[in-house]
Amino acid sequence: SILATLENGVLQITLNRPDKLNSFNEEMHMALRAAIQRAHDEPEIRAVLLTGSGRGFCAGQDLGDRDPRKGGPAPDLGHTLDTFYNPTLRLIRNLPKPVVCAVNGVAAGAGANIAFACDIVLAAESAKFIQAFSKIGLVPDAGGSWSLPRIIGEPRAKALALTAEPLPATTAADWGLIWKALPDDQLMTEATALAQRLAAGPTLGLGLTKQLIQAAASQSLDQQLDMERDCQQTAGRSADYAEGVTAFLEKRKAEFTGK
Ligand code: LHQ
Repeated sequence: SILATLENGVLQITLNRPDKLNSFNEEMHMALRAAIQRAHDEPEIRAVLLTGSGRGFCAGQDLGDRDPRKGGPAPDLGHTLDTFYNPTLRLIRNLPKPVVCAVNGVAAGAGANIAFACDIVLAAESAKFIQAFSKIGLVPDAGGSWSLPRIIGEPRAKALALTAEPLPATTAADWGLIWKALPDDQLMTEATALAQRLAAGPTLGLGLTKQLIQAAASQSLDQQLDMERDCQQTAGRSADYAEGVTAFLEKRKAEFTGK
């Protein structure tokens, strides 16, 4: 249900249930989680690129998995979130390495919100983001109720979530919800180049940068200044800092090792 390939320090994870627009069943959940865990564990992985196969990125939960017409007990969606979505969301946010998301087509429901949890989001111009939850009586999950108001503000977050209107990638870029919308045929070339550039970077410092920027949402300026001091202390002891300064002084390109 996913494809994972490691090249030039980039673990490319491709959601791979194209017939179902890469919607999540339990198998794909566990495979995605294992792949991101692998990115945590393996030092040679220095960036992740997440994308989808076929014409969609991810249509959220596989709704065929929970057909109410089949009867059975009332679904426990809280359990589904605790067991499947939330651990993956936390893993992406806590991974001390950059995660690039290449949204190749429609991203709906939890599929959209997983994209917004990634560090740099590129999307094909033809892609759309849909907070599909309200269409089926649910609330935004997979971190969307947290990320949307923070990124685009309450008015736009509420309108998207209450109406489930599709948001074109170009508007998402104009609103700062994603980094860039790109012509469809350039998406994967650019996303791969970006992920490889990040993978060749000072990984330790990039990981600390990610943590710092994420911490800002819940910290005061004083706390943030203290955290910057601590992170800079750590970054300043890295081999990559020594290499970065040496390369600058020698007027050459730095060769970072990620340490
Ligand atoms: C699908 C799906 C899908 C199964 C397309 N499931 N087959 C968390 C906790 C627990 C439970 C519930 O949910 C959650 C979080 C969530 O993510 S809730 C939101 C779930 N997602 C949705 O409500 C989106 C449902 N999909 C759609 O609205 C449309 O498919 C979109 C707008 C994404 C794309 O529309 P189209 O481009 O017109 O494609 P399509 O609808 O024709 O879909 C293509 C195929 O993919 C089709 O199958 P078929 O056999 O007819 O070719 C769809 O049935 C299948 N598919 N999404 N979520």
